[in-house]
Amino acid sequence: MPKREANFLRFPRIVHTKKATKNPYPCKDENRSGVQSLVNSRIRSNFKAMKQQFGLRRNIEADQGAVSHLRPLFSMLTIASIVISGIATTGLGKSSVELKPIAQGFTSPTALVQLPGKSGKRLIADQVGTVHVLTSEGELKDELFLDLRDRMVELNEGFDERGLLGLALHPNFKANRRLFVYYSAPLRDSAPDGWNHTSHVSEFKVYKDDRDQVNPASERILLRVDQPQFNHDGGTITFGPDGYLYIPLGDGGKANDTGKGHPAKGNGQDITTLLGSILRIDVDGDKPYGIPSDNPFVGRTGKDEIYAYGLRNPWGIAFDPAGGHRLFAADVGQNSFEEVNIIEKGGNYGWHIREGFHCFDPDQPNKAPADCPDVGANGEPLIDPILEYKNRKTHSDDPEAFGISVVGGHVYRGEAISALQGKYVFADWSRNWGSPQGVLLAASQSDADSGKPWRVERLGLKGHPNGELDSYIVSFAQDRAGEIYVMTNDRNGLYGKNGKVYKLVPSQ
Ligand SMILES: [Ca+2]
Ligand SMILES: [Ca+2]
Repeated sequence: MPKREANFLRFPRIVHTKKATKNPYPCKDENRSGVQSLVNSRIRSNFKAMKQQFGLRRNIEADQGAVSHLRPLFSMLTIASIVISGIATTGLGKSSVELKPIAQGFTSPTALVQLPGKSGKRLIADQVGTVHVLTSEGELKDELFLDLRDRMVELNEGFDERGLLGLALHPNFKANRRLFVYYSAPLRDSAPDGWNHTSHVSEFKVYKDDRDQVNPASERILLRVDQPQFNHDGGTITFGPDGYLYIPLGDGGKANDTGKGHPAKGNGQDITTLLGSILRIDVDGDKPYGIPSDNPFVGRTGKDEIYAYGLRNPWGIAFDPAGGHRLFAADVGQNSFEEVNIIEKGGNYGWHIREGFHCFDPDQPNKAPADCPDVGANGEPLIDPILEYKNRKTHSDDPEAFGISVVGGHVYRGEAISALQGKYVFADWSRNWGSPQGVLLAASQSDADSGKPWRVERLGLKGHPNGELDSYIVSFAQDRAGEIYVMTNDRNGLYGKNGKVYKLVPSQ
């Protein structure tokens, strides 16, 4: 992978003029259906935060008050040949698509990466802190690739956004055996009192004589970021075509980007904090890491690591492996709109002045104000997403509301499914907080519509005609062939072993 600046195509910058209130998806009735809450004591300690975050009255699927550091036992699994078959719906042509299970027995799989070479081996990270080797025969090795559980903060067995969230191999992994992880560590001593935990971006090395195992003594912590709350942690680290490591960080958590650990302008808008940004660092530079000299805030006010900002919780960032190698970043919305962005260097993506294409008021998060600034604090334009869709939290019965929390995916560049070629495949975590009902989505933009929002549609499955799975959709991955993987959890918490990894394949 060549070092230095790649030849990125610039996404046309959409600059707000005057009122900045345009909405490509006119609202229908905001008819809320109440969901009776059945709050379980297990996650009571976090319920207030979750309620603030989600603004929900939902069934919470958990059953007692303890939190525990999970120690799931893994057994070697031969993957069942069961296939969920599906037909791509309108706009995706008549090609049919299936989700083929390739691995299971996880709690909440968050990342998958393919090892270099012809072995066909893949690594699968589980949010609870383990990384597993999936052999070319489709079996999970008994021996863990990496076990971070002792280095992580104690996770909730109920809902939790912390954990092992990202895994990326160095572009030259084959020669240097270096890999990088993002995980949630206990709060460090120097952090402000009462904050929640400290995010680590760490380097490890695999053993020279056993590439299927990490040397646990090889950890080098590159970056520590203190987090005021448990949620909005970003974490899906990835190397760009320029050879630099990109690190998405959420706004620090809670809701509205306000409260403890959030300055008045919000972490998203504050370029003197790393939170609410996508960072870009040089893992081959000066220790603990170098700063690419063309990062936007080098030589001026603002953290030098920041590549782009104004983000709430970028969950799922990925470079298009082809085309202009553009960087896609899903940004989880608050209560009303979910969005996907194409990230430009130095761009301000609007949070918490804006949510999707709409103005946002942290004091009235469910009611988009008619007016808001069209620039950030330093006069920089606020960049619109490439798409938004309505969030069922405030648009519960609206057919254009797919779910409640966007999950970033990838631009399909495989050869197996021609109907998906060039489309951005992503998802919503679930239509409901309390029941597993993730929705697969696909977005595209024709040349004629350049500059307009991308069109979003459900990626329908046979037996699941609306693209809805009976699982929460946690994350996506892409292999070197451009094929896409979907990772799920049947629970909304970190318990059980119901997490699965699927590959999108053409229907047989
Ligand atoms: Ca600076
Ligand atoms: Ca935004």
